Amino acid sequence: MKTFLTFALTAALTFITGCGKRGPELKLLAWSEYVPQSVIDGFTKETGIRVHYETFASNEEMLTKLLAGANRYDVIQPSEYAVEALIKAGQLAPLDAARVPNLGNLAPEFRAFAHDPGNKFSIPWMAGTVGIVVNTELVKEPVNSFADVFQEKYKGRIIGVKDSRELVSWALATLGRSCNDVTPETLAAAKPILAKWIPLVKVWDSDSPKTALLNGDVWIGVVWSGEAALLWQQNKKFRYVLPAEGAHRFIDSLAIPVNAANADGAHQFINYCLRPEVSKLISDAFPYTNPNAAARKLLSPEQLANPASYPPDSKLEIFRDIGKAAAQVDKLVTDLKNAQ
Ligand code: SPD
Repeated sequence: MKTFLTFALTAALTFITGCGKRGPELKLLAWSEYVPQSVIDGFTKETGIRVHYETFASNEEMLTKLLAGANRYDVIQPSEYAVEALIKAGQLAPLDAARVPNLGNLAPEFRAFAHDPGNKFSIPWMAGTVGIVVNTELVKEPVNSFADVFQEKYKGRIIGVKDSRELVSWALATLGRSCNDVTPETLAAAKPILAKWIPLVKVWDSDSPKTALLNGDVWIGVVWSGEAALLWQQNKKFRYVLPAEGAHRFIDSLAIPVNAANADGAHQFINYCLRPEVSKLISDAFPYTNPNAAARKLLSPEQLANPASYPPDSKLEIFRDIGKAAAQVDKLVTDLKNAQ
């Protein structure tokens, strides 16, 4: 009985403090291909906290994993609209700004978003856009819009990120509607557009859309800007363009769930990632738009000239939480894909 009680107490303490036999641990739930191993290793070396990095490929997958409750995560990496939904649902712990002094490294324009004014619950990790990438050796015609991409002549040569909210937003842009104007009426209007586009697409991939473009499997697509930036780094034949119908910007962020076991380690990790030299490592591996002004100063002229990482200034919308309509978005896309 005594042995059992000792075991139970040790297990409970381990759970509460986030420390196992092998030392303290941090459970990170983040997008795939987004957190460099060098950042994780550097953090562990300095703090002794081991990082367990579990990945997801969409905000919806992240929310399912988080809310299923099978695992307790210490740091998560939601995009802006998921941050907003999680704040509303009381699922995020307020950040202790005193423990994140490097917050001051963020550029002022990344500290004033409507989804989390004042960064009370979230800190921008990387920002980006979703745009068109074209292999200009294989596609000779000008491509500047969704209408140019989704043409019968490119059937079987197109790639898109596997993300229902994204896909619907492109159809809404084609209709001249805001990416946040998601109602039964706008979804009904988007449906025939998507029904025409979906069968043209060969690959749906949110993890590494660059791969199919690099190996020539597909010639053209709609992808995350960081993926297009990596393609451009490898070969200037890959051109990135923001769709003429309208584009949006995403703000992928770090946040701490309310039930995090190691909130102290989570604050340490967030503050560590905000160091200029650490944030530079993120840009080196995953060249999205770096919101850290101090880190940007360390980037090379070539990094800053990458048209996918730092596209010309344009008015870009940002996704907002659409509440229950999210389920309708998912159903619309799933049904259309299943109907093929
Ligand atoms: N491999 C990292 C991909 C990150 C993409 N985040 C985009 C969010 C769009 N809603």
